[in-house]
Amino acid sequence: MRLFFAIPLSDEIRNVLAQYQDDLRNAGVTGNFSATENLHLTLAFIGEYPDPENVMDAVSGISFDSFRLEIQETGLFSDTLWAGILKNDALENLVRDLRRSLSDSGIPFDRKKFRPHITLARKTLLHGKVSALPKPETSSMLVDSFSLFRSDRGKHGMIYTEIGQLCSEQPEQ
Ligand code: 2AM
Repeated sequence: MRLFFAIPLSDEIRNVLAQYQDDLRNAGVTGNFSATENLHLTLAFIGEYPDPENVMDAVSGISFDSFRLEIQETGLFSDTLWAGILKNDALENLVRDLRRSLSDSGIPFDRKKFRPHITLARKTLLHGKVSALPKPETSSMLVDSFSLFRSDRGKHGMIYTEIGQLCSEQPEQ
């Protein structure tokens, strides 16, 4: 089973990013654009691992307060088009705790430095039609959970299925 932790995005952010993808497509940019329902922010990529229950057990002790996430800019890394996140200490602390918990439990994951991004398209070609990437519309969301996903190759692209969730601490009523 191919596993990763990610924050699923709000409908508002998905809609803003889907519109952004459409605007670029209409301007003549080509590429494999990520499907709207697949847009997510990866926190840790585990890869092939047989036991998702063990993974959820490993992170069950993490506590975090809900926080806001804001889309800031877009860019190209080689031919991958991404949307970036405004610098966010709460997000970085969460990822540090998440990765430490995985490490402590001996669960393998990709240890590359965390560079928060949402992949909007791969194999992107601007064809000289767009000289500079436009800025996306401002959008933000409250993050009060993150999820474990499994990733499967479907007939028409990747299929991401949420198989576990960890919620933020609820303030006392
Ligand atoms: P990417 O979009 O930048 O490729 C599911 O594959 C998610 O895990 C994607 O968001 C992907 O990021 C991320 N990911 C991080 N490290 C990965 C790796 N080594 N292999 C595949 N996906 C990885």
